[in-house]
Amino acid sequence: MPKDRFDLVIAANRLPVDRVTQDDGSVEWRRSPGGLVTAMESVMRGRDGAWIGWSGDPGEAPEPFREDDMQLHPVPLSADEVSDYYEGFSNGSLWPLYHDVIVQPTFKRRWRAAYERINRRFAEAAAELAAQGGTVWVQDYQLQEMPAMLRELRPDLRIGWFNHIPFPPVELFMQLPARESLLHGLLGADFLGFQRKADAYNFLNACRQLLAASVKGDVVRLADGHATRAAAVPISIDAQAMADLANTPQVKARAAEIREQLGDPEHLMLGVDRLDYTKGIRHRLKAVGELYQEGTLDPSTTKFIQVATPSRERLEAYQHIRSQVERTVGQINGDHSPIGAPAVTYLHRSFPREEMAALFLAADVMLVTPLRDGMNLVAKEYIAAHDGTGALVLSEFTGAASELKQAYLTNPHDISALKQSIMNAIQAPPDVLARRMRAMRRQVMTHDVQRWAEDFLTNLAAAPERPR
Ligand code: ADQ
Repeated sequence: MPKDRFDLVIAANRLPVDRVTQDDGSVEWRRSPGGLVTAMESVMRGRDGAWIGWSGDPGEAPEPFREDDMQLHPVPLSADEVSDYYEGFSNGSLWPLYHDVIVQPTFKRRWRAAYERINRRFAEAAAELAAQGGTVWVQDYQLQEMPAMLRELRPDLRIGWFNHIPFPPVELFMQLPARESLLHGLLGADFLGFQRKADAYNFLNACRQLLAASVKGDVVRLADGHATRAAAVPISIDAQAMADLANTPQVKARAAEIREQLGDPEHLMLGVDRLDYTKGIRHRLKAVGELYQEGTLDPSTTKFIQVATPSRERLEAYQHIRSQVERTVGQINGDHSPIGAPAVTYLHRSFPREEMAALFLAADVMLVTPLRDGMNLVAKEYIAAHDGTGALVLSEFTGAASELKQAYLTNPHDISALKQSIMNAIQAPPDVLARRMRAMRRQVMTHDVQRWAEDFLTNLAAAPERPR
């Protein structure tokens, strides 16, 4: 095999970098924010691997290049393909369907055709780059047909796929027009990783019901004999890096400064989410607004910061959630804020890691209340940033809830229950909070993203058997 082939190839919709044009016109690549990138960064460190993905700009793809010890291989997408494959089928059909139909999914045959075409393009790119007998790790819901396409081109490869988002119950999944091709696409892999056992179960059940495939335990076998194992491998964060960052004098000083800027509140609540309808931001604001309204919380001594990162802004559902959130924040502040000291601080932009760590450290109550979320890394980052202080209010509908049992677990659809959970967290005695936070911290520090990647790759190497 030529030297330009790699033992480990990651395939993800996006490359882990963004193209930035400087004032002088020069172009540079900068590591991009987001759950997946945060998670995969440490996996690639020190390995001679390649990453294939879209650069983020429509049109011709830049030439392959090296960055941070990694070969980056851009896959081109035209403007129409961005709109049909990415915004259309991935984020207009699959995303809402896989998140409990919180928003009605839209199905269009043109979107579906583009999805298949782009999955084939990724499969061809991976087939070119992977070394003989190498490993290809495919990421997420945008690339569900790629594993089978790749196996056809390169039967010598070990192929794994990890789903960062939930896998829906078969009653919902069966709405999908391309449902059988997607299942067959995934069954080209040797190992499929999911965030929760329930997600793996949903997938196995869909194979049983929709393909009449042979499913024994967690293994699906097709007529040609190829077997695929599906199991939970919950993703995590670089926990030590967050703990270390939160422990630096600069971040500690900045955390104190944030509280001071807010008028040294008695309680500071924090929410950090991509501005997405799955994240439950409206429900959270409703609960907080009512607590101010009733006088249960005093808006001059209890403040709330909501960071809502811009996301998928060309899609109508996202424009809608943004205007709802912004209107509600305006209403709460209009009704309750003292002059010059807003009850709710709303930040619609990205921040450097240091500022995120300072926000986590400054907050004594973290509100993570999605209506549905594959995992939610923010919950884990908050835990890693705190050493025995703080409180986490966590939706039962996140993957994180399966691991962080000592959080104030809540049903965000039930506004009364959500308000009660917030108050329980705010009013809990420090020794109770410390006990809960210590237990969760042990879990996060010992189950970090490095361990997740090792677990995934060990499972992939052993599949369809379980690793010893
Ligand atoms: P996301 O839906 O993006 O990820 P999440 O898991 O919370 O959700 O990850 C978001 C990441 O972005 C966190 O690391 C957070 O700190 C960072 N971030 C958020 N807002 C930011 C801001 N304004 N500035 C800078 N950084 C910001 C998807 C799935 C999740 C799953 C992850 C990983 O939807 O369920 O946990 O992938 O698998």
